[in-house]
Amino acid sequence: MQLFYTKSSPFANCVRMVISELDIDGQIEMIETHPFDNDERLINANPLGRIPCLVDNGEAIMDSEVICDYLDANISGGVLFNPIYADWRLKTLYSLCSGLQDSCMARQMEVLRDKEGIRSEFWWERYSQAICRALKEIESKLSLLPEDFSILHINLMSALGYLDFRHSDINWRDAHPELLAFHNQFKERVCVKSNPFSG
Ligand SMILES: N[C@@H](CCC(=O)N[C@@H](CS)C(=O)NCC(=O)O)C(=O)O
Repeated sequence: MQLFYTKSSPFANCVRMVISELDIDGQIEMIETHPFDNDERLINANPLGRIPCLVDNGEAIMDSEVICDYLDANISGGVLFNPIYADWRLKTLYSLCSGLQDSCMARQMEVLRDKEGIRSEFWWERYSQAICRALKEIESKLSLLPEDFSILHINLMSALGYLDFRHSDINWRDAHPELLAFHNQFKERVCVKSNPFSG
């Protein structure tokens, strides 16, 4: 199997944490490539030109949720996903964590646009508000998390790590003590430490 990734992608880092948690690092050839470089191998596998993208026996698998689910189902029989598939509220919480990362990514694109002098105040504010509301909602639902370490734990740790990496001005730690306690509880886990943004 090959994984196309970049270190700066929260979605790729989520997949990499799953790879570490399932202890299958040795089975994956890691191909680091920035999507903006339009590596032909990536474009051939994923017409959207996005990472992460997994290729197994010539077959492309994406996006990050499908890759994580695929690996988990094939390697562990679903130990990471089964608890959230059993409960719609947990699935929704998973989507909220993914959406939080989408909003963080979009906010980062505004930072890049700023360098071209075309940052939109409207979108900057909209993404910032969405991030703040999502953090509040996720914190209020932390008690729903399954006791066993799951894909939801990984996705949330990925989102918090990306906030630290790209949006430290949001300062989520000060406003969300329960998220901070969650982060402290899992930050030393081996798979979390494999995320370049964990800390
Ligand atoms: N929903 C997708 C999002 C993937 C995504 O947006 N990846 C970004 C990097 S973090 C990308 O490749 N962007 C390049 C582009 O959209 O052209 C997933 O979960 O994998």
